[in-house]
Amino acid sequence: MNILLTGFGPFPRVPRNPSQAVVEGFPDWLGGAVIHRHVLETVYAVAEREIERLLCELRPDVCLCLGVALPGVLRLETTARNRGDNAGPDHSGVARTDAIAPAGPETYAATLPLDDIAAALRAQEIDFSVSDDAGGYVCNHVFYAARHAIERHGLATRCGFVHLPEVRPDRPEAAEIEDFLRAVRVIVEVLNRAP
Ligand code: PCA
Repeated sequence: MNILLTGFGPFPRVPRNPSQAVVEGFPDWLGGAVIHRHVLETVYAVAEREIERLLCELRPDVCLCLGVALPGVLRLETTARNRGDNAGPDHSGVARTDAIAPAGPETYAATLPLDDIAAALRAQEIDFSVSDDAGGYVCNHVFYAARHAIERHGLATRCGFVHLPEVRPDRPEAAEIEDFLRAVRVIVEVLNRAP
């Protein structure tokens, strides 16, 4: 099993992105899976190109993308939407509101076993929610671009997106990252078992 695990670097509101720390702290192997870890620039055009290149070169069984959202709990994203949302400039100063792929479908669904992932997180008493809106910024953009690339290139890769919450200010950052790493390990273990 080959798993592509991505996170994002900083962007204007978030100088230290916990999804980057999780990707950098994740092992290269877990169970029987090889984990290909990549931190994407939070730049629409760069991240979109990079995710397509990684998918085509690695042809992974699974692509699990991580990003950070608002304070709260971890979010399993069900849906990528074909649009930006005027969510402010990316890390290069570019804002986008246009369709991500003008001829593409309005939405793509995640193709990960979200029910199994939810059950495993619950069993480990890890808080999470299921979300059908990945936002209108670079995370949704990359989620959509990944699903679109998988369809266009006829890849068998299963693909989904998980938003981590912002690091809580009342806890040491290292403890928060440890918790996020544990949650992502639980998710990857489910992906590893999935047929
Ligand atoms: N979060 C942003 C983009 C990069 C990240 O980690 C988002 O939710 O779109």
